[in-house]
Amino acid sequence: MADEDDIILSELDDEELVQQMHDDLYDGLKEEIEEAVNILVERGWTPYDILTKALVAGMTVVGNDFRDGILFVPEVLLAANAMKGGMAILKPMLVETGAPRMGKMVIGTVKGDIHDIGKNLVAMMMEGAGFEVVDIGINNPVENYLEALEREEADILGMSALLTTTMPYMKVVIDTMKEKGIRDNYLVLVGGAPLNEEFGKAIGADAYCRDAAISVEIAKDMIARKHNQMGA
Ligand code: B12
Repeated sequence: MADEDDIILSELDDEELVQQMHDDLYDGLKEEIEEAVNILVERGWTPYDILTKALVAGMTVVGNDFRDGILFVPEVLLAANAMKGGMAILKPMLVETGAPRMGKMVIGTVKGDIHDIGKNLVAMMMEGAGFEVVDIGINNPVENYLEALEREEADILGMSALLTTTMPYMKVVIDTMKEKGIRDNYLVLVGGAPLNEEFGKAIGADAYCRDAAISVEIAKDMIARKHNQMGA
């Protein structure tokens, strides 16, 4: 035990440090995660690599053990909290790119669902790529989305769902937009671990995005195409 307490993060090489971060995330050690993120930043790692290789990869291990009944909600909450500590350090670096404004996105997790880590990551990466992002949080009924889209004069709607029981709610939102005749005013992007391409198509979204990096690529591409169409 004493040995474990004695680990000095800054003395580990990159590979050992990332491995240690996976362990620390698993154990919900927020301060250690924050320290390690700062060390990797100092060593010249890009914020994106730190996010994906250290934090998201570590969270995958947590996810697998949660699925297999080895970890339970309290432990996963601690892990999520530690992950958020690391993400908070990276956020200004991801956002501070000085990229030109690309468009505005309203993003939120659907009704009945309180998972927000993936959504927050997408929001950060989109901001970093020059999009303006309005995050309406978790557990959103259709009214929240519609109200925010109108108020913010947004170009893109992003919906997140992590549960098989909440993902069908995305269709409720899209169908309501159709009923109101506003569906085509927005690009609708959907994401979350249980979704796939087919599901995205079936509910009438413009795209399903597997991860935050792909979300940025797809959004950029679609906004550019929309502008070109309008110009033609
Ligand atoms: C952390 C976590 C929790 C935390 C959430 C903390 C928080 N603040 O978010 C807590 C402990 C609260 C929790 C609770 C529950 N959870 Co949970 N949770 C997870 C876990 C381990 C990780 C999710 C995560 O953050 N992943 C990391 C992020 C970065 O990945 P991501 O969310 O997939 O996001 C990426 C992409 O999907 C995409 N993306 C995501 N959203 C969006 C949105 C847009 C617009 C775009 C473009 C892209 C995009 O980009 C993201 C970044 O790359 C997953 C396991 C897993 N494998 O997903 C289970 C998991 C999702 N949970 C699960 C369950 C069952 C629950 C509970 C019902 C447990 C319970 N019995 O109470 C509750 C539900 C509470 C509720 N009503 O929502 C199941 C769902 C199973 C299912 N088939 O529906 C999973 C899959 C675990 C499992 N294998 O059993 N959970």
